[in-house]
Amino acid sequence: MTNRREAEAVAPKATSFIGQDEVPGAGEPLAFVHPGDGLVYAELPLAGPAEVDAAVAAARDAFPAWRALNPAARRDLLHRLAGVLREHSGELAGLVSLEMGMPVRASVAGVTQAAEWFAHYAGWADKITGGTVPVAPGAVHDYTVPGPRGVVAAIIPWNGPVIALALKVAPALAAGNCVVLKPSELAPFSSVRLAALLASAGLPEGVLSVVGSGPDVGERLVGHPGVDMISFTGGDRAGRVVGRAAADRHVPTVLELGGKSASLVFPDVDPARAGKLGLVLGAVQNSGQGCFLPTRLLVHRDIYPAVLDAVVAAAGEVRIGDPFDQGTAMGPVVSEAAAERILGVVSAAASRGDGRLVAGGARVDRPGSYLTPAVFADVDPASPLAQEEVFGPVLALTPFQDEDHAVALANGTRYGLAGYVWTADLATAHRVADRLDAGYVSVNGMAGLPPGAPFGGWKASGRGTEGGLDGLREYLHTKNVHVQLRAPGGARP
Ligand code: TXE
Repeated sequence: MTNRREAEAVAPKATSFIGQDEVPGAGEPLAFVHPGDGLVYAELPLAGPAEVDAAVAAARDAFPAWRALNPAARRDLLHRLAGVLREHSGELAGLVSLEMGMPVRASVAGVTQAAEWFAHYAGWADKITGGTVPVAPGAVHDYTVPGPRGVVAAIIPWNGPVIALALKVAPALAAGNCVVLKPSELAPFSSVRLAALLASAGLPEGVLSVVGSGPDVGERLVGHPGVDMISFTGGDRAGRVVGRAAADRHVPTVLELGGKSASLVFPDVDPARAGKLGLVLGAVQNSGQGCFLPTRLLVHRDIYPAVLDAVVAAAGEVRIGDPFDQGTAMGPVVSEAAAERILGVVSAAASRGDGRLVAGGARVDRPGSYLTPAVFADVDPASPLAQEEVFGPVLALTPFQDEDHAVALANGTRYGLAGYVWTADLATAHRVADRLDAGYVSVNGMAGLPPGAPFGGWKASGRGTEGGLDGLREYLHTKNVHVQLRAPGGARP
């Protein structure tokens, strides 16, 4: 799948998948616009309350049999689902690029990574074991049984819908849960198509349903009495609303929220490479629309001028273009509204003097929602630009004096999601990684969500983990069984 026309041709004609079928919503049709050219590619109603209720009911009906499925059979099925993602990576990637504008090479990488998550958790499906507790050997047999929580409401954003789906659905299914997935109202089609493909590959009816809609339907799903757990990925504001609703029903949650992550560049690295990488990782990839991207570039004062020059030079060379063009490094942002919002952030930061706008931050003269990556220098660490997530192509550079100063700047926001350390010195790398108040630290590179590595943050970045055994455990609860073999005093019970 490499072009818009093909993607549009396979786009589902509904925003929900429930049971075994694509299900049209009932409300007013919504116009879906491809941000790569500003043209409408579909006009369909979003899911409404009826679809949420039907999806939860289907999940509840499916849960007993899915839970009871032989773990080896679940393992084999999840391996088959991984194969479906690999086999249809082009088609699914094309839908991601169509609905949110990610360059297709990155979309393919995201779908391929999603397949790895299904394969990884397939491996866990038949290895979920409990244990015994030596309460009173010979008199008591006490054992633990890990089991699925039941019906999981999985809510994902638009910025990488297939990988965001996999981060939740793969561990949830491996643990024996059923899932009702609500993708963003901006990007429902790749999820609907994937659910249809997984059903065709043998995923039983009701185990995975998709209700593509907005916050109102999200709130209904979160508050639904048939939901036993919520796994949410999105912004801080929505995360708080979801967390409060879950608390009202004592429903466990995983909340993967925003970030304002920093790269710390020490003076023993190549300034030219650090500058180019800093721009690409923080403001070019996915047009800066990623929660754990290093959108703050903190640079040791000795190499700050050289790194700044390299960032500005790289900003002028970015290949901004059609998401379906294989040579594109940076596509549009997700929508016209997002473009306007981001330009507003750039303008406000410049007029407030949060830093010096030294490159970009403007519209690209072509149809669609294209912006040039904005680079701010000498950013005040206490300014809104340094403190608040933009979720767009905006990089903030700030010099630091020494390691303590760098760590204080990096840890000086309300977020705690990711951190990036760039140094040739082993001791500095590990020492600073340890000092960063963030859940997902990379040294001399960027961890790209390998399925075995736990991902998640704390503070305003949320709570809970996705990936590895930690991520599996989020979808399990533990029962303890205490068997009295002899009555107290030794008599038979
Ligand atoms: O978020 P929103 P967006 C974050 C990123 C940024 C945001 C951007 O940091 O802040 O996501 O995505 C649904 N009840 N992450 O604009 O508005 C909404 O319909 C129930 C962090 O989409 O929060 C959508 O499906 N649902 C992440 C989803 O929540 C509600 C990586 C997100 O919407 C709701 C990627 C409500 N009250 C992006 N309000 C990470 N940390 O891994 C909204 N929704």
